[in-house]
Amino acid sequence: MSIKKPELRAVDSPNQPITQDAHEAADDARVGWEHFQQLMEEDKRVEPRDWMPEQYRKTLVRQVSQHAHSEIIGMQPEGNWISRAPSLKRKSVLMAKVQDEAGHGLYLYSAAETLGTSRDEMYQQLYTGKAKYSSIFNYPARTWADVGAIGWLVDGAAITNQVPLCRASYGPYGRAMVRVCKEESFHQRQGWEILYTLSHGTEEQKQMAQDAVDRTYGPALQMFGPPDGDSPNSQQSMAWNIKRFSNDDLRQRFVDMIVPQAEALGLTLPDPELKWNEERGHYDYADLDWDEFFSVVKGNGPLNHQRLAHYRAARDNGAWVREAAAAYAAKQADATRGSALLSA
Ligand code: FAQ
Repeated sequence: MSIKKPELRAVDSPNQPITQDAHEAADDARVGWEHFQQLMEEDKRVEPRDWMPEQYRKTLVRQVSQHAHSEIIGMQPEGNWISRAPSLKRKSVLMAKVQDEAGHGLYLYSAAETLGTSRDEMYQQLYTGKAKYSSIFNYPARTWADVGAIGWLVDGAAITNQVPLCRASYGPYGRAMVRVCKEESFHQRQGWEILYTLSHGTEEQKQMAQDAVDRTYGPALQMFGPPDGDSPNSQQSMAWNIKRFSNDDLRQRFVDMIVPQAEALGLTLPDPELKWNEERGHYDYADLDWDEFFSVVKGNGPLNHQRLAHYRAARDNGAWVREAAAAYAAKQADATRGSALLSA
C-alpha cells in the first residue's frame, strides 16, 4: 500500500499573497515528508524530532494510549487475587507481576507523550470512558486458576502480539516494547507454572484449571483484534511499519503455539474443531464469537462498568497524593532556585 502524500501548499487560499514564511513552511513540510518516506522505505525508525504525517501521529497515539490503558485496567482481574493467593510465595510473585503491568502502562504513556498528547489528556479519556482498552479485561477472574490462565493465555497472546511491535517504526514505542516483552515472558511462565501445579494436583484442582482455560481461551484469541476483513486500521498501520503482521496471522501463530503447550499441561482447549491442517501447516480452529467481541468493545461486557468505576474511584482517592507530590516538587524546585541564586 502506498503512503498518501500530504498536500503541501504554501497558503490556504489562492487569493492570499504568498509570504516568505509560508514558502519556508511548505519547503520544510516537503523535506520532512521526503525524509519520512525514506525512513519507511528503508525500514528505519521515526523519532519524536522527525516530521511525520498527522495521521501517522494519530494512529500511534490511538494504539499506544489504548495499549497503556489496557496495562492499567489489566491490573484489576489479578490485583483482586493478591490478598487471596494460596501462599506467601504466590502472593509476592503476583504482586510483582501486577506492579510490572503498572510499569508497562507508565512506559507506554511516556511513549505516547512524545507524540504531543499529554498524560492528563489520556488519563481523562480513560476516566470518562471515551478511550478503549483490551476487551479481555472485562471478564472476571473467578478462581485462583484464572490467575494461571491469565498468565499463560493472556500474557501469551500479549507477547505474540508485542514481539513484532519491538520493531515498530516509531522509536519510543518499539524500545518500550523490548522491555515489556521481557517482563511478559516471565509473566507467562508464572501462569503456566500455576496451571501445571493445578493440573497435576487433585481432580478438583485439575477441573478448576480446565474451567479457567475454557473461560479464557476465546477472549484471549480475540485480543488480536477483529478478523482482517473487519480491521479498518491494519492495512495502513502495516504500510507504516507499525504493525508487522495482520490480526489473523498473529492469532494463527498463537493457536499454533498453545496447542502443544495445552497437551503438556494435560488440559484441553475448548474448540472441537481444532485440528492440524497438513496442507496449510497450521491448526484449523473454529470461528470466534465476534458479536460478543464487538459488544464487549462497545462497553457491554460482563465487567466494563465495574472496571471503569474501580479505576475512577482509585484515581479520585489518589488525588490528594498527586497534589501533595506536586506541592513537594514545587517546594524543592523553589529551594534549588534559592540556593542557586545565593551561590551565584
Ligand atoms: N479490545 O483496526 P483494528 C496486555 C479495536 S496488553 C478492544 O484491528 P488495530 C498486558 C481497535 O482499537 C493488551 N478493542 O485496530 C497484560 C479499533 O478501534 P478504534 C493490549 C479492540 O489498532 C497482560 C477497532 O477495534 N495490547 O495484555 C481490540 O489496527 C495480563 C478495529 O480494530 C495492545 O494494545 C481488543 N482486543 O489493531 C496486562 C497491543 N482489538 O481505535 C495485564 C498493541 C481491536 O479504531 C495482565 N495494540 N480493537 O476505535 C495492537 O497491536 C493493536 O492496536 C490491536 C488492534 C491488534 C489490538
